[in-house]
Order: sequence, then C-alpha cells, then structure tokens
Amino acid sequence: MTGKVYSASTTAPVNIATLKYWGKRDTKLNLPTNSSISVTLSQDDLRTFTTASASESFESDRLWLNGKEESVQGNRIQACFTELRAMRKVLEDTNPELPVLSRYHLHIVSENNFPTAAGLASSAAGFAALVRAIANLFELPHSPEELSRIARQGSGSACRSLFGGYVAWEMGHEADGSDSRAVQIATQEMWPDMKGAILVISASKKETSSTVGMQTTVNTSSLFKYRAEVVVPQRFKEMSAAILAKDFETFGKLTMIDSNQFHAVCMDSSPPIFYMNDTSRLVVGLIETVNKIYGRVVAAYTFDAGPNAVLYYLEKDGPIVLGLLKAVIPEVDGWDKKPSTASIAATV
Ligand code: 2P0
Repeated sequence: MTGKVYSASTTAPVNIATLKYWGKRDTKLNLPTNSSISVTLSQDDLRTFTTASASESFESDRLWLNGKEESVQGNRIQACFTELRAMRKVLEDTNPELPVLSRYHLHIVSENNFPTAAGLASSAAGFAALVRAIANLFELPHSPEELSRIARQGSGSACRSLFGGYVAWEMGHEADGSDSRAVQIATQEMWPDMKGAILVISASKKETSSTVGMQTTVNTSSLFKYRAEVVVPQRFKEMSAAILAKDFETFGKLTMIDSNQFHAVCMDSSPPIFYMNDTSRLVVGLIETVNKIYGRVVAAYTFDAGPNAVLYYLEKDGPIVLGLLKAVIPEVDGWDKKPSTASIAATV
C-alpha cells in the first residue's frame, strides 16, 4: 500500500533538577510524591532531535532511538500515543477535511547528541521531544502545560523539558493526574548571567534505573517520608522565591543541600543506592572549598541519578569555576575523556 507520509520534527532540551523528583505515589500515571524544580539547559549542548511521521501505508507503530529500533510496547509510550491520538481525533471530528492521522501508525526517529541513560536526563528530553513532535504532526493547539501532563506519563521529569528557563513540576493532588503538570517559573532571559556546566564524569549506563531506584526508596527509606512531606514543600517555596529574586546565594545553597538530601535518601534505601562516585565527591569537596574561601556561593553543584556533576554559577565567576575544574579534574583517575571531552559548558 502506498500513502502520503506526514512528518514533523522538533528538538527538546535536557533539564536538570535543582529540587529533585524522587518517588511516585502512582507508578502507572507517574504521579510524584513531591513537587520539583529544574533548570532547562541550552539546546546547543544537550538535546534530543525527533521526527514523527504518520502514514496510511505504515503497518505498525515503530521507534528508532540513536539508529536502533526499540520496542513501542511499553505502557509509558503507549499512554503518550493514546492521549495524543485522542486529542487529534477531537480535531478530526470537528474538521472533516483533515487527514485522519489519528488512525494511522506512527514512525518515530529520535537522536540524542549525548550519552543515553547516563544520568544526563535523556528520558526527559526524549519523551518531551516525542510528545512535542507528535503534537506538531497532529497540529494540536494545546498549551505546553497540557502537553506536559502527557510527557509526564512517558517519564516524570520529561514534563519539565516542555519549557525553557526555570520550571516547576507541581505534584498535584488529583488521583487522575489532571493537576500534575509543569509550569514555567521564570524565563532564561530573566536571569541572563546564570550559567551551567556539565562535567561528564562517566557516560556509562547507570546500574539502578531511576524508576526502580525511586520505588525502592519509597518502600524502604524512613528519611524519604520526612523529605517528601516536610522538607520539600518548604524548599519549593524558598527556591521559587530565590529564582524570582535572582538570589544566587539562596538558590545555590538550596540546590546543593537538595542534591545531598536526594543522595542521602538513596543511601537510606534498602538495598542502598549509590549514584555518585569518588570523582563526584571530589567535585563536591572542591566547590565547597571554593565557596568557603570566597565566603559566598561561587558555584552550586547538583548530581542526578548518576555520577556526572552539573554546576550552576554566575557569569562573572566563570573563570574561577571553569579554570579550577580544568586545572584539577583531568588528572583524576576515573575521568572518562572519551564521550565528549572533559567538560561541556552549557549555557543555561
Ligand atoms: C529529577 N531524577 O528531578 C530526578 C532527580 C533523577 C534524580 O527525574 O520513572 O527518568 O521516568 O518518572 O524522570 C529521573 O527520573 O523517572 C529523575 P521516571 P525519571 O530530575
């Protein structure tokens, strides 16, 4: 059978949480146990590029990630397809002249320009790009907030990659997830002198996936309950206010203590989960020392579900931060120079 192929492409950036999402109250809908905040990185550095196509001639839904075909049978990707097709169907029902893309199979081709599943938020950029590409293909008029509810079902953190700048994922309280979505706190332009750097300490795949790791924590850590119920609600307000006030000192301190608490609840899980390694801890020590010497927060570190460090700093302090890292880090054992050189400076 032949048929016209309809296509749309898009890119989606990586986001790195400064207030971490860790734990689900509903594993099917990806509803979190706490709200979170992230910074979206520049697409010049880390991003997913995705093309979605639909045609009457396609015989099944298919997905290629970095040139390799992957299954589309997972519940998460199926949830995204189902929701987006239902939205398209509403458009087709009211505009009979539209091609019936909601009934065609989809082919998705996705490429990351960075290592996948190495704790660099590949699933966040991946599902955000998938949802956006299909939404573009289907010419959906929905807002990024509405699309974020769909991306969330693909991967929780993906909902935050629908926006640039500073983004909150509000956990919501409804059982159906209708109020668990991302909103923008501030644009990138609002805080132009904020910079980020990613230190690729290892590009290997992580040993414990985030999905498995966070439910181990939910089921076994006593510290986790205190974090989710007492610490994060207050910290969410403080960090949002610090971003809006461009208060780097407060933003940086909150970012570092939240990263440390996230890794503490991982270690408080049974069996314990370790994402940071000796090089990660060396970076922590280095930044803590620099901040102490200068008597202020020169740079803030944060680590996700992997050993790689993300640093935030103000542009004026770039020479201190990057100079120090370049001087010290390349000599450390375990530094993986292969994937994308020692450090990628990512403009936030
Ligand atoms: C975050 N992480 O807020 C936290 C911090 C990792 C550490 O979101 O199961 O890939 O797909 O919802 O989003 C990684 O978890 O997990 C993550 P799923 P996801 O960015």
